[in-house]
Amino acid sequence: MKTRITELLGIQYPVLQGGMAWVAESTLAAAVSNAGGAGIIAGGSAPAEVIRGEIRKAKTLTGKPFGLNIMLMSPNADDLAKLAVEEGVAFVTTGAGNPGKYMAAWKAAGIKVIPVVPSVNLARRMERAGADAVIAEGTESGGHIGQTTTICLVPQVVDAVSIPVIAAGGIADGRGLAAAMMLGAEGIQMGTVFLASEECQIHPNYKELVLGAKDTDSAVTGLICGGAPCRQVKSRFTKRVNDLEHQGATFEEIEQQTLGSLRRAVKEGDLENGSFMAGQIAGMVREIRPCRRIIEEIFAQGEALLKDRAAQLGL
Ligand code: TUI
Repeated sequence: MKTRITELLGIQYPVLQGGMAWVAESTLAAAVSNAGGAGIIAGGSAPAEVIRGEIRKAKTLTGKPFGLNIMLMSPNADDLAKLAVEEGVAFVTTGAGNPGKYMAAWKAAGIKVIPVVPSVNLARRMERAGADAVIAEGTESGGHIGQTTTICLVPQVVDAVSIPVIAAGGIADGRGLAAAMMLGAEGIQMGTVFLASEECQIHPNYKELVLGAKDTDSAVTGLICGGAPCRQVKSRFTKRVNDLEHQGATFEEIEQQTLGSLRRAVKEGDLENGSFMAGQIAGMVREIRPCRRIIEEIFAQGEALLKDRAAQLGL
């Protein structure tokens, strides 16, 4: 499958691994890149020197291109923006904000820039600012989310910009890939399915929760008290936070619960106080596979569907 995304990034399959804070480290990123996709190291809120270490480790694990994700709400964003240039990563993806102020420096360094956008408005602004592509991320995604579903967002973004669009949110098999391509996307980004990969280094409790989740086991916190709406696997933690929000808790009271909750999930598997971020598609993720198998199976299924579906429908 060749698209402007395979061309832009010099990769075999037009698939990016989600930039999952605390989760997306060198082993996972290198495995995805070695399998022909685009692996990503997430900066999260880690100190830049820790992330420099991960980037350097990834360089020893793969000769293929990989990227850096910068979470723009994080206080380390300026440091990571500089780090991307110093370490010469192939591309940067950004989330939770507008990366406009970094764009000139990244472009001058030859780094491809691919912001995550939850809306047509931001997609347009990013194209004007010089983005090479955008990731249109639907509300089905795990973690910090916008409001619009993938099936509604992707074609609207495709119509609004000329740069290539990568679809994210709710994609974990060849059907999702084929659907994304039919909406006009030229690539996909997946996070949740890579949580359930052999190379993903998260706590075993996290993987078990993803594998055990059913279609309705997804909860969003942060919808009432401000801050960032955040999708996770339903748990005693999400019930507690949502109950507090409904009871009129302040932003600070909620923050007390959520601060450090992703780290507690990833590192400690803390079922009481951890935030196990995952998308709605967790309900369909049923087995742990190596990244290479995940990617090869998705593209084999997706390509077959794209070729055969019209005939199956008698068209
Ligand atoms: O960023 C994400 N997903 C994330 S970040 C994250 S870490 C976190 N930790 C604690 C609390 C919250 C998050 C976990 N998951 N996805 C990309 C994304 N970007 N989703 C939504 C947005 C977004 C939202 C508003 C991007 C831009 C924006 O507005 C910018 C503007 O200027 O209008």
